[in-house]
Amino acid sequence: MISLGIPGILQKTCPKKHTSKNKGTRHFMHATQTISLYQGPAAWGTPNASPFCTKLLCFLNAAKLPYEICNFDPIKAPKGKMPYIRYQGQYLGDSQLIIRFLSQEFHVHMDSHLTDQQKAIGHTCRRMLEDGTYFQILWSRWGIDANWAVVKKAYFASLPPVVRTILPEILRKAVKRSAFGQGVARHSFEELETMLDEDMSALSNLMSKSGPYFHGNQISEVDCTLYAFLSSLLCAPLPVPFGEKWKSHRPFKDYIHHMESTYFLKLK
Ligand SMILES: N[C@@H](CCC(=O)N[C@@H](CS)C(=O)NCC(=O)O)C(=O)O
Repeated sequence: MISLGIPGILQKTCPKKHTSKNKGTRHFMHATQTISLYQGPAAWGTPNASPFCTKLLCFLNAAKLPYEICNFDPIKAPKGKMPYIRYQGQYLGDSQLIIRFLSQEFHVHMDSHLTDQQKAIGHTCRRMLEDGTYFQILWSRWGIDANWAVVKKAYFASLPPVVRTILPEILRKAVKRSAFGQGVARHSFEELETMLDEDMSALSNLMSKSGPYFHGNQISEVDCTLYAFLSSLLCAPLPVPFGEKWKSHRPFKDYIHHMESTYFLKLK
């Protein structure tokens, strides 16, 4: 178990139907085609506490697919992680596998305008964020005591008092153990800041200068991951800030603003 988010089985059930009304593309509205998206709660003005859930939400909104939001249940989650979906009676886990599946099912071609090199760069950046930067962000939330106090409140505030006191510490122990196994917990905060700087500056250098998206004037899959991770990293109000200098980095600020105003109109 290793997680930025909170086990959603402990949250209230609040299914909400969503159908994107963004301009221009096809709208699929058959009842049997509604996708049930299982995820944890939103936090700090971002679409979700988990960047993987935000990534999938971004994809669904950008592709204008009909979906409803349901509470994460670790027992039903095919991979024990959030997000997962239920579609025509089948459960499917892992944000990227879900995107692959839905792209095929609904004929979404988000990367079709890209060159092979752009696709390769997008893929590499996505991998870096999801399999590298993710663990740095995770450790900044669960590993640093002062930040944990704020994170705990945001993730677990709605639980009944006794559970709220005991459960977060049990989960934190498990997350810390996993983070040690993964390796991120073996680095000092300064070392992690340096690694994060290298990731952020690579992204900043690779981002298009001639359009609001990573690859220019049209959204592609990497934007779903990039927006999810930048908002997760830069919008969390932690007492020991991680990646502080990137909060005022103009290209990232503009990027987040563009993605939110285009795909997440109801935020904040
Ligand atoms: N590769 C997965 C990663 C998902 C993931 O790590 N989700 C975290 C929340 S940010 C989770 O559910 N962790 C729970 C656990 O590890 O038990 C994806 O893309 O969906």
